[in-house]
Amino acid sequence: MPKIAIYPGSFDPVTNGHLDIIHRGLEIFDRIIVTILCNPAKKSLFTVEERVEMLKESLAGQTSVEVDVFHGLLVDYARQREADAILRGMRAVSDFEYEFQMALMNRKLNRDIQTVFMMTGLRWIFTSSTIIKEAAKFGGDIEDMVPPLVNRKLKEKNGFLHT
Ligand code: COD
Repeated sequence: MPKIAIYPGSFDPVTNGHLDIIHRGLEIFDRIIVTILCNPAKKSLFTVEERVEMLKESLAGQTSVEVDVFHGLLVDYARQREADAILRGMRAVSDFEYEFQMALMNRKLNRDIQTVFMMTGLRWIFTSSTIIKEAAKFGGDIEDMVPPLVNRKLKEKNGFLHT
């Protein structure tokens, strides 16, 4: 049976740190479903459609990766997609508490699904969607931290590039 992992997140927007986790995850899993939480109550810079587009373009040619959107509980989605594991990335101790709580809650809700953590690639240890958005807002150079389309879209959103 192929081993399937769900890699869930906000991906607002996708960064090279996320992509590194996906590429390394493919060394363990046969298929990865990258799925974006659609939560209208959560304020995001990019729409779900924009986030799907950026992920799809960044993962073009990766036949073992699917990009999807989910609503509601992650474990329900994982069950519906017959996933074996939830893949998560970990950067620093500061990520630990939230990830620990979420993994335990997900396990309480569905005992059949395991959470697998991968440590960040050293190069991406301080990369986060939040810090990238903050830097890009004031014209900071974040080109080497995000895929080219994301860099372009951030410039557009922040008025540094006119289409
Ligand atoms: N290096 C390595 N990993 C990274 C990096 C980096 N530079 N940057 C981010 N990551 C990892 C994050 O640690 C995370 O594991 C993943 O990439 C995605 O990150 P984000 O920030 O895009 O996504 P989150 O953490 O906001 O996603 C949260 C969910 C949407 C998964 C969560 O809120 C959820 O599952 N919600 C649905 C409701 C539910 O079921 N909740 C849980 C039980 S109550």
